[in-house]
Amino acid sequence: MSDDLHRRQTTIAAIATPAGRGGVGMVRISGPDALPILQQVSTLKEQLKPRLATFTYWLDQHGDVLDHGLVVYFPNPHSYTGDDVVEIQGHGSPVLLRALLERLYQLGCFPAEPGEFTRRAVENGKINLSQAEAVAACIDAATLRAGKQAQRQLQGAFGQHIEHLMQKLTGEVAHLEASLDFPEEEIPDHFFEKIAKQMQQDVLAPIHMLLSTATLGERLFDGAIVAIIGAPNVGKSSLLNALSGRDRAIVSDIPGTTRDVLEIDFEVHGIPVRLADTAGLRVSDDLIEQEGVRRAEQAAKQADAIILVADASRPETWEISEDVDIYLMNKTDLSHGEIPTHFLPVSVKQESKLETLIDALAVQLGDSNFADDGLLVTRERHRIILQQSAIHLQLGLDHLQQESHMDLTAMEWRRAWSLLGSILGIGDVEHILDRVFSEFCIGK
Ligand SMILES: Nc1nc2c(ncn2[C@@H]2O[C@H](COP(=O)(O)OP(=O)(O)OP(=O)(O)O)[C@@H](O)[C@H]2O)c(=O)[nH]1
Ligand SMILES: [Mg+2]
Repeated sequence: MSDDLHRRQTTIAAIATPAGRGGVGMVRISGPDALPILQQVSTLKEQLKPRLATFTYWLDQHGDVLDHGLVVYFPNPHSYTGDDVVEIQGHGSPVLLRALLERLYQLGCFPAEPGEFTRRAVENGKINLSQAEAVAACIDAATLRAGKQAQRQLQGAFGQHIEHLMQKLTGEVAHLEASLDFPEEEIPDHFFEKIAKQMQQDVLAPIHMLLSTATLGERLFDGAIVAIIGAPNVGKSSLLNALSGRDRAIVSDIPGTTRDVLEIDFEVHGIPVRLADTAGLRVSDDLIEQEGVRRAEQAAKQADAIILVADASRPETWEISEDVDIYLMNKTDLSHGEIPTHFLPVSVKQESKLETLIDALAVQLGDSNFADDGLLVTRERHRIILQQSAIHLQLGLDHLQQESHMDLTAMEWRRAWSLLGSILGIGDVEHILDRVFSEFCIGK
């Protein structure tokens, strides 16, 4: 028996609620011995009814009561993992939950590894790998928009779309392979052109469409870093305060107020953004200010987007730099003269036009459509697989155009098919599962 198979026949247990104290704490057990082990720790006399909450006490090895609460039994296959599952809900006491867990280990449970419950759900065919990733994404989502996108993937929308592309791909490969067995004169006119056109239209174009959502999708979960830079006294710290809605940074009319990089987290249309206020850029004899400027330049280098702030009343601050993504002209309340067209005019003091900055920032971070998100590519793993599938599909199309290497075309397209399958966890994916689930928390 392989180690993996052996592991899957064991019964695992973990605390499923977060570390620390809480109203309720839950221990989850999954595996063939879940029910007999529960019967050994609890004072239950009667048979548990599937999926119905039942009150009971549970005890340690001395027969002392550890806690009381509800237990629910989910017989296989109608459980989260697809195996027999028992959930024990008591008080959210880390000490008592830990003691219960230790007792379960004594009775034969193994400590669950990170994500092992969800991994079993994949291995038992309850959900596919992209849904399992969505479980982690739901838990980790930092904004409601990210959470809703993760939910959509958890419901299976992304996986179904990939499956649909795989079906289309199989259809075209079958067409092509059928032709390989026929003598050339029996092949209808434009046969290969038609296959190429269908492949382009039904598979390759939708993949490129999906890929165009990856910048936004990945940012929705990984977040983005945005740096505010500019000359001293233009209103950078004022902008950080206005955008965060809090009085975080010191603001003064003395140039050179900010020395350190000051970061705050906020949302731009549901994209988690870490905004960095920096020291005003200028040549200075002051050693501390020099260090501040160095740190400002460093922050700008690491940022996903850079906002340069200028002062409408001081044209010497209207710099241009090739690395800047958004030019902001602040203090438009002080001056009504002409300003260069690439600057967005705002007045931080009067909180005027700040929403145009937010919109511009969202576009800069890949969000061109503020309405419904539809399906997004939200993971680097998915993006890389889609990019590689697109390459193999295109290589196949190139061979097809030469009409001499149809077998190579079929080979490239089958390669694209298996790549797409690895998004769902189809095929030889043990190493992928190891990587994906290592990022999970224990108890999920
Ligand atoms: N009139 C006017 N004054 C503003 C506006 N925004 C900021 N200020 C003022 O400009 C001055 C400088 O603002 P800060 O936010 O400290 O400027 P800063 O760019 O962070 O400056 P350093 O940290 O020194 O680089 C303060 O007196 C602000 O009140 C604005 O839109 N209009
Ligand atoms: Mg400042």
